[in-house]
Amino acid sequence: MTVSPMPPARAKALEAIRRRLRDASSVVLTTHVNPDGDGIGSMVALASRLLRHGAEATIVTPSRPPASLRFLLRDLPALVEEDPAAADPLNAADTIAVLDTAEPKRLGGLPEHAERTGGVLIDHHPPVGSPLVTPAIRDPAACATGELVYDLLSLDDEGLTRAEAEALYAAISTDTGSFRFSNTSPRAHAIACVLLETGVDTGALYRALYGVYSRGRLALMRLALEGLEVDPRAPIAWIALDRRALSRTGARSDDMEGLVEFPRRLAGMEVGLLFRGLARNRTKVSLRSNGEVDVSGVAQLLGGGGHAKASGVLVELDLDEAVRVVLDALRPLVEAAVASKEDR
Ligand SMILES: [Mn+2]
Repeated sequence: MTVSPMPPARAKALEAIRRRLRDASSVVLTTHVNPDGDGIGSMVALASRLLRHGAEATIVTPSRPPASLRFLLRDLPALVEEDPAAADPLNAADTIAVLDTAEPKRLGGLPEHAERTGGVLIDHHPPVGSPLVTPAIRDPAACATGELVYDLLSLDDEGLTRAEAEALYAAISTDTGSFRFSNTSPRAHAIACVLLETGVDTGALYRALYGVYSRGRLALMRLALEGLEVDPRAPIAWIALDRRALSRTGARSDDMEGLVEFPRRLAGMEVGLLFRGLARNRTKVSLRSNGEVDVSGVAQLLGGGGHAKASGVLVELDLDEAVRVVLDALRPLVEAAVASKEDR
């Protein structure tokens, strides 16, 4: 299997990153708060390659990786920023590698270190402003940061280890929704094919990534489904969970991941929402569109951000108030989208 060549601009940017990393002797790799499979898989593959090349490589994340993804870290040095032991690698680092985000505010205290040491940035979100460090690549044509790390490692002209292949497969699989979302490009499949050829066990990886739920998570899902509501005026469904939801069910905050898919999946809905009461006057909102409505505008209006189909915002409102404000902002957009769909 051969993977189609990467676009020339990407090859050029990754070559600059490769040169910068070749000169590094002590690298701290990081990703955004609430690390996901793409961030973790990308860090693991790159850290493994750096270690093989004789550099020091330590993973330091602004918050703890979810339990379901920790197996990917294997025996790599991996710490959380608040861990006192993280001070040593951070102070010793001559390079910070930032993966899967370009937003300084999602990196905890890491931007401070990156400004001191310089480093590299590899991300697939649409670029906003100037990058935190250069050389940088912010290439939204890539399905995942894992695709960019695959391309970077392929410049070395040496094979991937099975652990590297597994990490990259996990990265691409999680960010493409197991090869189901619309970012699942032919290239995503071609890279996956190459990764499988190195011996990745997809069945075992699938079960580790998606196949095991704790009792707390199932209890949270039940609570969420019991509370699913549909707007009587527009095809919008939502789940609102108050700040006691986790303690009542024994779930962890990363068990919230994916709950927004339930309202989005309800037949006939254009938009699905998840509201999480975090504290009095603090509610986190996830917005998902099935394609007709661009939800990023409403998220931005309220101070958040994201993509047309997936956005988020933290609002300084109580849970009930947040539901009302977001629905009021969304309804006209959804009604307009429904009307234009009927005209087609
Ligand atoms: Mn990603």
